[in-house]
Amino acid sequence: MSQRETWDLFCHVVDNFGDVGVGWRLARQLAHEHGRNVRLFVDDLNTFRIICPQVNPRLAQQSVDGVQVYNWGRQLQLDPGDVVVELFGCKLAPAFLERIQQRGSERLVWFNLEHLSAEPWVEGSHLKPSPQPGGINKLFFFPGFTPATGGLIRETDLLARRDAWQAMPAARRIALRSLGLPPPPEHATTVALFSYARDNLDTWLQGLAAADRPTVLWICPGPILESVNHWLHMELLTGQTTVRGSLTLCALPYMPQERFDELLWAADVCIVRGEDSFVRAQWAARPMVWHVYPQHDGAHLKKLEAFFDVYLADAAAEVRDTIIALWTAWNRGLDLDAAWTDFVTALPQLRRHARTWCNRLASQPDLANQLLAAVRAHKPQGLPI
Ligand code: TRH
Repeated sequence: MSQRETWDLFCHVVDNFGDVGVGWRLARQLAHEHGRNVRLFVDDLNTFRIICPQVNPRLAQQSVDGVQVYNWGRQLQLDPGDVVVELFGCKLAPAFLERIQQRGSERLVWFNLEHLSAEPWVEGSHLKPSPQPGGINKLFFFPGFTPATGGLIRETDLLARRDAWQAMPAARRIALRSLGLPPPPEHATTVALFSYARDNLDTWLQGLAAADRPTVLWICPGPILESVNHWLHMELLTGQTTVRGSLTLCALPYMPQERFDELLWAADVCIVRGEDSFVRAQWAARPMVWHVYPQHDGAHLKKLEAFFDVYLADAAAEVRDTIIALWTAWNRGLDLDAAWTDFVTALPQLRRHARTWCNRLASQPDLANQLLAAVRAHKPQGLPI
């Protein structure tokens, strides 16, 4: 009988949902599509539960959707699997590290799955080994947008599911209703808003309220709602909708990850952030705005510029200028009005650009398949592949 390969994914929740969001997607794909025995170790099950309500934070070990979910401390009692993936350089317990060393590189492959960046240096660092005590190598695995990187998480059927969903108006209606959202007014521009805190929204919101064309903002929970509330002079509660002139504002509850994807599929414009929602908006093939995870040293602005270089390399000048103007204004806290008006006017071209970009990305192997290929390339003896 062939033994199933065991993958251990380790996720330390630094802040927000991106760490566990990435871990959860990868864990499910490895289990569902590749039949791996996946163990996902998370240090904050309460945060995990917000995007995956089946998780019970009180359990040290549980099976969720085909994945074994463990609380962080359980690594102390377990031997390493065949493949170990640390997400974003999280630190494993010394006792577990010792067992990795005892097991040795003949019987285990060890990755550090890094943060997503379009910066060119990533290509040179992808799959480079980092020697660890005991003579075992840890491989840097860099996700990215080019063939020389580790790619992006993309389930095999994702784009087909998206297309089928978008082709069915009833699916959109049902999804919106399940989130407590009223049907948008006809011809409205719908905007999924999942960004970091940002001041200076007042004139933008004022402009949307005064515009001829209706806009609907589907506002995800988080600090951006405070900026909206500041303009509204009231507290918009979860599930509540309010209307100001041409602008409808809806405060959404947290939703499971699959529903979040559908929200992006349903919107005309996706305003996303961090890493995972940023990637999912690209798979949604919708015009989008990326709010980069802000860093004190300004490193996030370099990431923004680097992404422009790949995302807009073949774009028409008008598309390029329109996207750069709005994304830069959003990330630098500048006035949005003129850049937003240009963006909405250019939506048909931006939609075509988003679709072309999505198809180009989809022609590259996805991240899970690239991890599997890297394991095969470093295949230690005795690993049941
Ligand atoms: O939550 P984030 O800001 O995560 C960030 C980034 O990953 C950043 O790079 C990292 O350093 C920091 O975390 C620690 O944004 P991101 O990456 O878009 O992740 C959000 C996840 O939450 C994504 O998987 C979608 C999911 N989500 C839901 O499942 N339901 C929801 O209702 C919402 C609002 C989000």
